[in-house]
Amino acid sequence: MSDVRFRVAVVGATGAVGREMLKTLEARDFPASEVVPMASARSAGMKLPYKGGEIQVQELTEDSFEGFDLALFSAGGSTSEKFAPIAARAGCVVVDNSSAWRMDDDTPLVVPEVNPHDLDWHKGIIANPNCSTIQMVVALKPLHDEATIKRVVVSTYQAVSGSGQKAMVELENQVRRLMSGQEAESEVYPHQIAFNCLPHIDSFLENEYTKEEMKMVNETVKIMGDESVKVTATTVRVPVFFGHSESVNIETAKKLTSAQARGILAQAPGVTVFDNPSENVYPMPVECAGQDDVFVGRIRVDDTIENGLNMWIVSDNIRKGAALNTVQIAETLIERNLVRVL
Ligand code: 25A
Ligand code: L14
Repeated sequence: MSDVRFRVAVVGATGAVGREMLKTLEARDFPASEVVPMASARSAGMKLPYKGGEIQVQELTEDSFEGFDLALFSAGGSTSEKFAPIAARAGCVVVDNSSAWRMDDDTPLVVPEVNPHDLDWHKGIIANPNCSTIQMVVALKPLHDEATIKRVVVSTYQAVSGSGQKAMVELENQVRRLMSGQEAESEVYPHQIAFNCLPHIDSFLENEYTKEEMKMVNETVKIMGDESVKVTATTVRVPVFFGHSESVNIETAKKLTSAQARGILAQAPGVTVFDNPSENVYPMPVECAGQDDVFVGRIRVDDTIENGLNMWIVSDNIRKGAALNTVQIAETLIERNLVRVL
């Protein structure tokens, strides 16, 4: 093990994802000489827990990145659009959790279990994919390698933590108010989320899909590096705090039995198979929250098509869907010697 250490900036450190990034860096003993949390002016001076002590939030400015080696961003698309290039020009390698750079041709979009080699052509910015896409491709890539996936039909059941801290507070307040006979108040979402499902994540596009749905379509192809994989998605917000669930139907070129699929997934990095229906064992968000892996269960043959499988995929959207995948990208950059130490 080399003892090189890196200066790391965490941009958006006060948010739901940023806080988890700090915890993840700490838990994985990331080789940092220093970790500096950054956020907007309204949070400057705030103290965040780190390694048994506290670190103080700095205001993000154009001069923030001098002397840093790595910058992990999760502060929204507009912040990333403006500041990621500034950080890269200052010599940092940026790993960005927003949607701003994901489909840019000069920006690798990486899930370390799936396409670590794409890091090799980075030009200073690496994009962390959408949370729903990450957990799906971790499970689908090993099946694709074995049987060639032709088409994917996915419906998601997404937790409110994906929209940040305010959305979690909104769900909690709505449950309290409704249970005490008061009306629900909605600010983050266009409708009540408590005891409800909203088939609407991110904004609607001209093609009648949502942006979230099109992220799953386009990002899956870019990460898998295979334009022949067709994806269609319906993304739904459900009143769950942590953990996205997905019902996934795949059509493959080669036939796979459910037992073969289970065997492949049991060997796959980052995947845990939880599939024993006779004992009521299948993945659920309340169990998968707080864990690192992508959990797969309810694997069964779809005999309405020649080679079809159905499955149920659950993962913690703030961990593997965001903070953990970002930190794993940074670790893989270091392993592949792709970070310059200033
Ligand atoms: O869809 P996108 O664009 O790709 O975005 C993906 C993710 O980015 C965030 C959001 O994460 C989302 O999941 N995001 C999206 N749109 C955004 C928008 N319009 C957006 N964030 C801000 N504005 P999130 O909500 O978990 O994290 C947001 C983080 O980004 C910081 N930030 C915002 N604007 C910034 C900026 N940092 C630098 N420069 C800017 N211009 C933001 O910092 C937050 O860290 P903040 O200073 O605005 O702090 C928010 C306040 O919220 C409270 N709080 C947040 N999380 C917690 C919390 N309190 C307790 N526990 C928590 N877990 C704090 O009071 C904090 O001060
Ligand atoms: O592109 O759940 O990463 O509202 C940001 C918003 C993920 C979903 C992204 C949400 C999305 C998130």
